[in-house]
Amino acid sequence: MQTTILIVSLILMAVVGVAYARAVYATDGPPAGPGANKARSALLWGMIVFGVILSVGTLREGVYDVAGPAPMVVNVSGGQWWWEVDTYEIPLGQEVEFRVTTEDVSHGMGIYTPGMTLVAQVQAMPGYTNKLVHTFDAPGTYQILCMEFCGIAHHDMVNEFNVLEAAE
Ligand SMILES: [Cu+2]
Repeated sequence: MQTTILIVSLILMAVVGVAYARAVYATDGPPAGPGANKARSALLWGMIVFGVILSVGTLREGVYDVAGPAPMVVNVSGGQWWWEVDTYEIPLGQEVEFRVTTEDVSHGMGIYTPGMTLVAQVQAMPGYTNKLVHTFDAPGTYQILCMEFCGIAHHDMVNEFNVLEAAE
């Protein structure tokens, strides 16, 4: 969709450019008739109305239809020394938006695969809700670990959730 909009825009810009150049560099042509201003005025208003209709009719869809369906929202809250997650089952292939905050000091939310590979991370900050969008492409039990040293039991900040294949 974006590529189509770009190509159409470039073509229309070229048409306007050519018309402009022809008008500016024209050296001859018939003298303007008595109705010339009326015709120009009609053309101008016609273009304005056409432009408004085209913008309202297509621009909204062109801009906002790119992201597809809304992601699943998972709220995560950190604290000394725990992670609270409001969803423990996430469908495989589903785009997930983690909304991450903390109730005390700064923490780092790191998401690890069952094989303990880091796949995504975001800072958890007091007073802010940070968003992390991720799509899981393998099922299993994922762990949330704290990635910022936050006190004596920092290493105990562990929670987990399951990424499940769609039910058959
Ligand atoms: Cu922490």
